[in-house]
Amino acid sequence: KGESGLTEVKAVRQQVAVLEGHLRRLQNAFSQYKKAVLFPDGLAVGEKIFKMAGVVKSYSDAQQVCREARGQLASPHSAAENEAVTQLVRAQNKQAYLSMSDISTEGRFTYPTGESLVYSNWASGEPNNNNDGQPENCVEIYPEGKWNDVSCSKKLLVICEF
Ligand code: 289
Ligand code: CA
Repeated sequence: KGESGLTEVKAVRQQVAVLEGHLRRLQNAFSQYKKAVLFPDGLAVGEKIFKMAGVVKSYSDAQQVCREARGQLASPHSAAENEAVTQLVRAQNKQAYLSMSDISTEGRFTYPTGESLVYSNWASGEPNNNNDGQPENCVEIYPEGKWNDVSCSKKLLVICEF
């Protein structure tokens, strides 16, 4: 390689060093933002963030709260995600809505996308659609992490996911 080739290698090395500096600063800023965003009522599981909204609403109002924040109601897809939602519920000692319902087809609970559940944590005997005449088409999560189908008009804590 000639002298001009060596100069070129040096220039590229310098550009890489500059980019490494940018990346380090972005990583630091991102970890600072994550801490601030999650404090005091948020939890991250993998790439998902759950956030307690601090309000108690009927199902359709709860959906609207999360939609307006560009998220959706909590939809735990695994035991780890369910445990994170449970921690937020336990901290408030109030049942919360999950996103899923069997509004479209009685007995078939789905996510808002229409897909069937890939994970569930029903309490023993649930879902039982049992509310003195009123159907139970929505899902609440108890502070122990178990699920119960309830009337969608029940006022429950709102937890959104992003
Ligand atoms: O909170 C609504 C009630 O109808 C609930 O009462 C009992 O806890 C059980 O029968 C639940 O299945 C039911 O959802
Ligand atoms: Ca029930």
